[in-house]
Amino acid sequence: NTGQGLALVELDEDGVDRAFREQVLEGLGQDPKAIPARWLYDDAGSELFEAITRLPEYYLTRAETEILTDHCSDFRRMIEPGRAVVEFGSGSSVKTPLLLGCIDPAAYVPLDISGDFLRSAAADLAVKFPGLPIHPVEADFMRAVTLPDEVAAMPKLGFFPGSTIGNMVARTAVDLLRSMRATLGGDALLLIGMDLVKDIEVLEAAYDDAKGVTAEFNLNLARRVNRELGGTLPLDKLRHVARWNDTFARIEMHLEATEELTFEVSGQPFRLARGETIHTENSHKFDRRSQYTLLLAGGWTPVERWLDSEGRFSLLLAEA
Ligand code: AVJ
Repeated sequence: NTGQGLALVELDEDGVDRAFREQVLEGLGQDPKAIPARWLYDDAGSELFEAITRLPEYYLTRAETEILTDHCSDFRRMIEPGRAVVEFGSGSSVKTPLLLGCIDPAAYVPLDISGDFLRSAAADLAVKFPGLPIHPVEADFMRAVTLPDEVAAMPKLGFFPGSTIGNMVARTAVDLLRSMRATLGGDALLLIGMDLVKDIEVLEAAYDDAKGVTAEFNLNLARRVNRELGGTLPLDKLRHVARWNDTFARIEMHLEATEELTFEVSGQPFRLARGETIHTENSHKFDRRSQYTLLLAGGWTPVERWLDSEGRFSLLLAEA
């Protein structure tokens, strides 16, 4: 399924994303309540995330960019020329040119569920790398994707920066790694960013910054539910919470009711007790062994691992 010509987003009779309505209603009906993190990224949410990446507390983006900059010669040595670079969830990445400039690729294939993001990312890249064939593919990368014919015969390098894998519970992460392997083929390499376990205070600050940008990012989900699904969530009675879950080694984001609340979504009534939360995101953190276990379970053998100078973030190279 290349996604080409298919409706990746299905709208219902009210022009609302069908999956959004279904998943919000299902998630609010569960105990504990949860809404999948993917819905944080509407236009406003994507802009707020861009602002997060520039916050002093949010070290992830800077640390990963440092690794990409400092280890260019390693990448050039370990990743031979002529590979097609397939980026999963290309978004509006500034990291891609750093990699492409190092390794002399034969083609670049950005994959994203958002056609708008794809086209602007492809246009930016075309200016920076005039001779490089670019083949954008609009697709849901959680499933195996058929790549364009032009790159079929080339060996692939998968690129999955940003610790996006950390948003998934282990079972989902393993499913994704296995479908990446199916997409990329048996001679592929994978370059993947993963955030590391560290002091709880540092982690919690990264997800609850002093300026309140992350709080806005989280509350934007409630705003989106109200706007798109006829919701009545009172934003002034929901509090952003970022807390470390040590059992699962992850930062969780929640929206916590500061008093007992009743509200509606799509005409259905819901109740939150005082202190009860809606769980909105997981951000798993790893150590070397948990990274290797995850990669191996997903069908990838670790080859090399780089950290930034402060040991906060890691980039791993693995082979199929
Ligand atoms: C884009 C998923 C990597 O988990 O660090 C940032 C999202 N959430 N602040 C992350 C996010 C709150 C981010 N990822």
